[in-house]
Amino acid sequence: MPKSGTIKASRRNVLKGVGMAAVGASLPPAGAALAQGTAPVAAPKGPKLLEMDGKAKLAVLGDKPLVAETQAELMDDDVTPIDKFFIRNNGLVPDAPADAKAWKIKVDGEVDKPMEITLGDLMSRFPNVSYKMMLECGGNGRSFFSPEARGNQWTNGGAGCAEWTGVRLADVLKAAGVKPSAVYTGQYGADPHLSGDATKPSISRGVPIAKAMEPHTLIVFKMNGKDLPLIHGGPVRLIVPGWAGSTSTKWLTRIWVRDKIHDGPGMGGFSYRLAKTPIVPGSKGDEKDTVILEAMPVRAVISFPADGSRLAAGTRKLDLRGHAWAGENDVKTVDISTDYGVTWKPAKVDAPPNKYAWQRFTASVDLPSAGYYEVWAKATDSKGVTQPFVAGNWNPQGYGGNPINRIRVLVAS
Ligand SMILES: Nc1nc2c(c(=O)[nH]1)N[C@H]1C(S)=C(S)[C@@H](COP(=O)(O)O)O[C@H]1N2
Ligand SMILES: [Mo]
Repeated sequence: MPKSGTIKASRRNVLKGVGMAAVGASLPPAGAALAQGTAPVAAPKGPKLLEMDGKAKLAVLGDKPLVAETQAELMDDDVTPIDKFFIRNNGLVPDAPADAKAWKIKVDGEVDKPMEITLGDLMSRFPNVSYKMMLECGGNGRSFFSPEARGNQWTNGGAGCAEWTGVRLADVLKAAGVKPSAVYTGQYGADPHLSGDATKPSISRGVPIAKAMEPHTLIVFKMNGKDLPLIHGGPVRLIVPGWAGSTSTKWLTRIWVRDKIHDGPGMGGFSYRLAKTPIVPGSKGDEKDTVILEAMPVRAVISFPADGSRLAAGTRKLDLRGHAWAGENDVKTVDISTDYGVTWKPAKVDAPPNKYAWQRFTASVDLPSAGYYEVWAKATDSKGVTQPFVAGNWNPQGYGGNPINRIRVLVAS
């Protein structure tokens, strides 16, 4: 059933001074609005906007725990500024330590030399490296599922590309001496459970040893050249690029090297799992017939113009741009359609500055008349895997939703 809505006032200012303004009440808000079919169906209300020092007015998806996504038009920078970077907490935010360098990380389990190392020692003992890398929530795109899947209703904004500085997890694990019996990491952070019970982890995920040993998997203490902010896991977190963001443990306190797949909170049930045998959308599913969500799928997001933009009368060409990324793969092509997918035109796609960074795409498309257009963007990765027209492979918690990105524009007459 179509729901109605009005465009958020916040969107209206985005394009001021560039000859465009948001369309107004005639088009409903962005996001899940365009999930199914071609009729713009809106979420009932525009999102609540984040009010937090040092952060932009991101779209709040949840208060407790705090979850906020980056609007598509804020995903336009080559490197996502800290203030525009999405936030996903599962528990409470821990207190900032008085002395960040004294923060301790334990490495134990299937290692020859279990160790406890301070952040200060970690920084000085191992080579420091910086990469521009994506962090993307495993649930990104969830709002595009129909019927609605359980969890935060992300559109495409549970993702950002920051420059992360840290040490390689592989170097630390090698120093501890990984035993042949090692299978998986079990990662813990200092954030108390929502209940306030500090002995109960809010989430504890892990990755196979091979992923942990990749040269881009980092223990990170700087974000865009600044000390890692508390809200993003400061003073120290993991970045496991290309994989579900939940594996990038914030406020890192312990890496427990396991002799089996880790079984902490967030590893069981339907959490971060896809249906192995395709299931009927909306059905209960079978926890036992699932596989762990690992790398994230290919996705393109148009960052300019904003969804719902009004283009000046006489506009017949639209220069658009955006970012595309593809989990562990590069993006090979991005194609643009202005006729609901009947015809496609290739965008220009820039090479990433390093593996795991998002890639800029730009295109100039013709709009032959005044009136309403949808502009669609579809990325294809280096393995030839592209985006579906709708979110498929429905699963109870809504992972892997990556339908073609769609924005609406209105050319004034
Ligand atoms: N300790 C801890 N680490 C965590 C989380 C958390 O709640 N606690 N959330 C995870 C999830 S689900 C995501 S998507 C990313 C979000 O990182 P950000 O808030 O810096 O964007 O952190 C991950 N690491
Ligand atoms: Mo996430």
